[in-house]
Amino acid sequence: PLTVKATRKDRVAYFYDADVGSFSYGSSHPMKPHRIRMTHSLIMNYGLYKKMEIYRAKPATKQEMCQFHSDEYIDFLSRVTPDNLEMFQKESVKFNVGDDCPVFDGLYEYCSISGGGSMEGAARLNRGKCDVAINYAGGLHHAKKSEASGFCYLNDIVLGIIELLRYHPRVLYIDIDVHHGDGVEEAFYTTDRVMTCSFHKYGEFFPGTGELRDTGVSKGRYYSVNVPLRDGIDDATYKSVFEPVIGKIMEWYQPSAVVLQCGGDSLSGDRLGCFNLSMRGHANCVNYMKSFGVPMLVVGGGGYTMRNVSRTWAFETGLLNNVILDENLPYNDYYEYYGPDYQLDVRPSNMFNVNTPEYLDKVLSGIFANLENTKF
Ligand code: ZLM
Ligand code: ZN
Repeated sequence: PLTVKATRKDRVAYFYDADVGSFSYGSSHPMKPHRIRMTHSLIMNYGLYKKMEIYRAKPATKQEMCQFHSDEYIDFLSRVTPDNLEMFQKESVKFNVGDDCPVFDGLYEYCSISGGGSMEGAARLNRGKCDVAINYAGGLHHAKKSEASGFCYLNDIVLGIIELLRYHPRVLYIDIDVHHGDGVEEAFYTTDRVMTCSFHKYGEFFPGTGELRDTGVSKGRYYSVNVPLRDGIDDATYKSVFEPVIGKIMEWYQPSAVVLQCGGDSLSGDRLGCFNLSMRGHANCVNYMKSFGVPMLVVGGGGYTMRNVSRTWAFETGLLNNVILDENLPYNDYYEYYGPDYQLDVRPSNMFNVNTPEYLDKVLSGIFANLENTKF
């Protein structure tokens, strides 16, 4: 049973841009920004606007984007359109736009909205204006300094963490997307000021990185934690890995800010994912992180069965506001997406859990052995 522990008066700042749902990667592309608009409609119709402050962030500027990305890459993103794409053949290869990362109308604007939300969320946390900041348009963890990757062009998370580092000596990044958070890991692989911890499917799965023994280099050695998982992980098993690993990291690293990537493709029934988490199993991670009472930036990420992503992110927004949402969905702009039951829960399936106790024991002892090497 889920219990919500109230930490002081939790002041939540929620960032949403009404334009974001209209961007499209293409009709058959799995990534649908529309799910963010669906989430927003649920959040509003559950009445959560009474609990939190709602903001539309200033779009990230070129200069802000270039705190992480290269000038020539951002320049390319700002110039390329579906109409002039043929003039950018060489650049398209170099910057990896194509099937996974198509050039679509408004691409640059979409990136600036995603980045602006995470940067402004981080800035509000820095100024002590809120305890939790939420940006579901963010969480695009694969983007690299000079390259798009895995549906991600601008790494809003890295930009948000850079902002947090202006005030916070140590920032912990946690990633529960089914895919490895490679772009964020790579950006901070050589520093001990950011610890990254990714829980993901590993083995013949995109992006192919994130094995147990990848722990960071130089000053960053042992400050990257990877939890490689197999198909079909369920709520109880996920919790039995997540809580001990994160509990240990919180105790030893003592971050003054946390960034939580809440990719919804780790849910059961995801179009691309292969885990078996229910909404409540996924949300347990959010609730657990909240219990530490450390300033937290919550971002979105993957999630390809839209009705399940919106349910889960709405429920998690409730938790962050100390509200448990009612099981019956309120009427909302996208009510027909939630039939035939119109219920909130995302339920697990009967899929097989390939993560045996022996396998998970091996993973956990490997991680604890790595953490023993850190002298925080
Ligand atoms: N092909 N269309 C997760 C990012 C996952 C790389 C295999 C592209 C797809 C996928 C795109 C309509 C996050 C790979 C895939 C086809 C090389 C991936 C366009 C279907 C479609 O129907 C599709 C024309 C597309 C892409 C499936 N791509 C499934 N998995 C991964 C990237 C992002 O959730 O972590 C964070 C937001 N890419 O496996 C290929 C190797 C390109
Ligand atoms: Zn993903």
